[in-house]
Amino acid sequence: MSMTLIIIVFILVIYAGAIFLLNLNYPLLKWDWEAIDLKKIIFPKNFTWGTATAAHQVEGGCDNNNWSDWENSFDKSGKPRIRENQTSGDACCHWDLYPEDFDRLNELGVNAYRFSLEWSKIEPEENVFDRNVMDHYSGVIQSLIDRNITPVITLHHFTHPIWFDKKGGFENSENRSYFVRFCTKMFNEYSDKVKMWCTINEPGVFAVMGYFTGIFPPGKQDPKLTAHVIKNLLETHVQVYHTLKNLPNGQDSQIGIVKNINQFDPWRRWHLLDWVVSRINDHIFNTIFIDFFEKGQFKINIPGFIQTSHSNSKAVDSLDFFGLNYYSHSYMKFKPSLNEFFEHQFPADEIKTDMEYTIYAEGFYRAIQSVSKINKPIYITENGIADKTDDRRKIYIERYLFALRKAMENGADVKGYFYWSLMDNFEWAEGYDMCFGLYEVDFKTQKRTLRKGAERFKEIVNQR
Ligand code: GCO
Repeated sequence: MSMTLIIIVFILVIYAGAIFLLNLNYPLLKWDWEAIDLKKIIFPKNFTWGTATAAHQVEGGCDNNNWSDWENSFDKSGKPRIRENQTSGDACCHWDLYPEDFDRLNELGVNAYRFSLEWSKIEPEENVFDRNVMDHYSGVIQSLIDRNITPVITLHHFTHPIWFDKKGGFENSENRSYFVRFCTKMFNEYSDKVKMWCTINEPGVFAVMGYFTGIFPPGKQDPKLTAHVIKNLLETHVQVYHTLKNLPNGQDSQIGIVKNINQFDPWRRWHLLDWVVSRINDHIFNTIFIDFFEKGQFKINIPGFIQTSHSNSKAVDSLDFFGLNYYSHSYMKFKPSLNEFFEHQFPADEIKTDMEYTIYAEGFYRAIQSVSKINKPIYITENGIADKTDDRRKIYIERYLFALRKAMENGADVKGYFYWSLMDNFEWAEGYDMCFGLYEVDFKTQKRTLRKGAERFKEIVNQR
């Protein structure tokens, strides 16, 4: 054998070994759905069932936050930021229609509701708090309690006041104190009636979409800044958690963060570069968060690109629950281009949703297992499908709830599930085109209609 041949064989063996180990460590879970009986999905009696919304997406009249400016702006090429130049506008008029919307929660049979407080309405100018708005939210909370629905508050769901944004928002670590002050005030105001609190919704999505892809405000494209914002949001969570826990009612409240898990799987499982891009994405989007709460370590390690490490021992002790949002996974295919190193692919054997992802309930199971490492009770704070034609909602609900139940049977400590969303609403950069609602909304008349596909959800919830 010539020397060249020996080297080639050696490289091939190393390559094959690496691919073998990657496949072994990161298997792609697939179930044979034909062989699974989805008729019997039964949850424990004390399981929490809810639906979720966020202020900017449903209330209407959110015209003083980072999104309202963004919705009226254009990118460098003159393209509107939101699909077809839509704006959130009146949204679902949930600000006024909340009592009838809460009757719908009773109609569904759920016993919890996750919603967010709109900081820009409560504190429209720095340190000026609007009493009428705070009273409005007291009314919202009371109205839920009157219907035997447990209120669950999110303190930051993608939006914040313009004055805070002008100071640099979460780009500046010094700005944390403004958010902590807001959270403290809200907790003092509502914690006698609200016992479950989510600090920050999807810090990863907020940072990646706002500072890496530039699809969300402030529309920057800066990897280092993205990493900095992620770290700052995590540190903010820890500070808010410990501050609130030390306030009256703190000890008997459940406080957690909400994180979206989205797995990144290689498109070609034999292709090293597909593996590289999928592992890097997984690292940035998932692992650094899990490690932060599991080990108190914030560590980004992409050699030659970003390397940062920081520890905070208070992080491991900063969750009463982990709020998991799960929708799907992404297949990554390496792309030999200088601007973008990868592209998304969609396999023929997975059903597409209206969003740029497929139905993949096995991923829900995987996500629950991966966050179980943190060893905290889990709430599924969001899960749902954009399905305008309502021909995939039933299958989505059945498969995902089957996966959830299976994870619980195998030991995962999941306490509750919130469907995203109660009704169709403003889906950020996608505008009103994505219909996630159990209820369809006619945005001209504000009429809500229960979707057929939602019946299965109702059935499973009421099987208690
Ligand atoms: C998010 C948010 C929700 C979305 C939902 C559907 O994930 O972006 O938490 O506001 O509307 O997830 O995409």
